[in-house]
Amino acid sequence: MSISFDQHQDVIKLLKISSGFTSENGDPRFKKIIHQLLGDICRLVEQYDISAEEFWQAINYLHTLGGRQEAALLAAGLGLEHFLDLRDDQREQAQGLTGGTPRTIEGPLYVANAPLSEGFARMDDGEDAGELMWLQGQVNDADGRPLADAVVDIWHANTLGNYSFFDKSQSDFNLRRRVKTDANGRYRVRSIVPSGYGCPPDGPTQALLNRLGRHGNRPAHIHFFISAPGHKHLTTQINLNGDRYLWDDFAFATRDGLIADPVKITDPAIVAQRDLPGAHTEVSFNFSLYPTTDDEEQQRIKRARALQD
Ligand code: MBD
Ligand code: FE
Repeated sequence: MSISFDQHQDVIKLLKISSGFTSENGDPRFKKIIHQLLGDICRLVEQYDISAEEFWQAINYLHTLGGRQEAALLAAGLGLEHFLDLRDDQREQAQGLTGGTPRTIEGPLYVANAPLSEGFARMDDGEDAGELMWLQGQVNDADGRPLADAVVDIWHANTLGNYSFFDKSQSDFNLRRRVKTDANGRYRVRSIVPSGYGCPPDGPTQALLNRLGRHGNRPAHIHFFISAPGHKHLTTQINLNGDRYLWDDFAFATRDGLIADPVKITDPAIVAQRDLPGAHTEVSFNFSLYPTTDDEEQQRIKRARALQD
């Protein structure tokens, strides 16, 4: 005969004390959140008859996850980061905001303070042979008017799917640049075509995904933060059409409206005009920002991020 969890007076009392309900100090909202979380964990242990050995395996998993700095990677892989986007979308819809460039997750691999230039940047250091990429577009306001001096902060992987800073074999800020849009709201970038990302195969995120029967791959993509005074900060990515993982992204970042078609350019006149060494892949993408007077909305959300310099 089993008594349901809720009926154990000693468990109820335990969780009230451990969540600080019997203390006058502390943060009331936080106490409630921890109380619910602990209760949910206890109910899971009961419902799935989780053994002490399994429990300590889970605790050790958290140690490994933190030690490998993969907590943010797991949050992306479990769809929780995308869930936050869905909530933000809903809020925007309720405010009647439609037609702007869709947001999508930041992911765990941004590094602040990339070199800043006006109108144009070369993003690659020339070490990765790769396929030459010309990335270009325009930042517009909600009425389609170009926004000059918007900051386009771009980061992407190399041909092995690795990001500088996290991959110490790459030079500082390789494939990371900030470009200010010109008078016509335009940005232009010379880089190399990125490859898709795969979770570290020996890491705790991939280990969890394996037990879910899931892969840990992302399609080839390019990340953007777009900001301009008087406009809502935009965190987004574009995915390159044709990638086998385009609609099978382990981090759920692909969205309608965020797919770019790579175009092969061989015309010598265009090559010369762009001052490129030869044939290349052109990726064009325009952004549309919502207006705001709220200072907070003009900034990217606060979270711990890698800092270089
Ligand atoms: C990435 O490059 C990425 O963008 C996300 C969201 C997760 C892991 C690696
Ligand atoms: Fe990425």
